[in-house]
Amino acid sequence: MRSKEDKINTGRRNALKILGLGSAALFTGGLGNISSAQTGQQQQMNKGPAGLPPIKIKSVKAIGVKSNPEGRGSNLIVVKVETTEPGLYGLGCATFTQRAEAVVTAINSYMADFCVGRDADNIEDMWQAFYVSSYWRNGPVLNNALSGLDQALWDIKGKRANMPVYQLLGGKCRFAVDTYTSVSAGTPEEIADRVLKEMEAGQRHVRIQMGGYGAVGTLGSDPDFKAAGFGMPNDSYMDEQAYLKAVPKMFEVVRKRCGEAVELCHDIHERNQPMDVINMCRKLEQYRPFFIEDPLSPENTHWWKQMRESTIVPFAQGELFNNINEFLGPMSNHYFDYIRIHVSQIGGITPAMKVARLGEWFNVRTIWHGPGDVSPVGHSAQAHMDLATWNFGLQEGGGVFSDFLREVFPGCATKENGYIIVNDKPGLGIDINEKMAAKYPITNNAGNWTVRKRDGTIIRP
Ligand code: GCO
Ligand code: MG
Repeated sequence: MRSKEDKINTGRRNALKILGLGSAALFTGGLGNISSAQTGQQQQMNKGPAGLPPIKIKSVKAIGVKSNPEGRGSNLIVVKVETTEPGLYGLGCATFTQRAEAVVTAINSYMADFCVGRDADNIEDMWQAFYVSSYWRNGPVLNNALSGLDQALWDIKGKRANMPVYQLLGGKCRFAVDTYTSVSAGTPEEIADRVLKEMEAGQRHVRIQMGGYGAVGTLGSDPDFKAAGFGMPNDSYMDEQAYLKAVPKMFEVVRKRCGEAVELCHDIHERNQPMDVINMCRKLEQYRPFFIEDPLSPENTHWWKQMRESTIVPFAQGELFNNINEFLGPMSNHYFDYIRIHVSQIGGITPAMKVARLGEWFNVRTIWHGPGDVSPVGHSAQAHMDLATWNFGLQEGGGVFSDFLREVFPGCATKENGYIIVNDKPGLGIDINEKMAAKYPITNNAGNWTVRKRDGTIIRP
């Protein structure tokens, strides 16, 4: 005779079975249309955007090329993402010239494995997935690799949608992208001559530098540390006080010679003591600088409040930023006026557009970092963002490329009257000649970033 306990348990088991069946029915809308409901979701999952066939990532690789055929210049890194749709691929910039080979390893040894077989349409998901795939994150090497992937996926999505990427980002806020160029020379008079030439060429904004950053190589020679045999022979010397006196003089001469029609900018390049910078900026106020760049190193972010409250010059900051925690505070307190991130150093278009949108709420405008160590693919990506960003400020560089680079990267942006013009081809509108690139491989020449004070103390460049 089965015990009462027994009967209850059997009853419970039967009930659970029925429940199970019931809920399955619930999810699948009863036995009748189990298959169609599953199929619906499955079908949804198995369809690409707008009914396009779904595509997966077939391969990811790094392509390295020197920025000039003589083997000098920057180590440019581009990521090529190929898809399961024959002939459909995307390109993205992953250029970190000082550690290019490390980025290549991250791409070819880790990213390729990670990405193959994944859905190429889900850019945000792919970005978040790779971003945390190394557990430790936010570093220059992995962020650059991620940028290459990200920009390539936007390029692919534009090609699938048959639209330029700026259209996917919301369309044009302006007809073209205004720029600034940089001039440097040994004396203020020579610098003024070069500014006048830039104005004749249609530039409205010109950044003026006395020789190298911090006037290295122009002011100050035979430092004591060299006489003492300290450091390496090709270490650079920066005479801080000579630099701090020379910059106001440079602005005085250039403003007098070139007048008020040109906007003048200057890059401090994070090399001076914050209080010295405050005093120098106060002397520059009378020359109405358009922006003073990187007055503080990322290690001195805590000086921003005092810096902002001490002078009225507009500030542009950020090419060394890799991590949201470096710019969220200063931007939301609008301690600086322009955000100057090196887009591949934070991981590409996806995060950069978030930074741009964040800036809108605090009236911080964009001036993406655009020197020679951004590839033409990266320059195109930035120009597309610049077109689609309301709080755009200016763009550094872009549009002017050597014949060599135009041959390696067909579809480079162009420049007219100081404005960058991108073509209206789908995606980022730029391609790469892999055969030609292979003839000019990258090197591990990271450039000389050792700058010392008179006594040999290292200065953060
Ligand atoms: C700029 C920058 C560059 C950097 C270079 C580092 O404002 O353009 O300061 O010149 O020094 O990109 O590799
Ligand atoms: Mg700079």
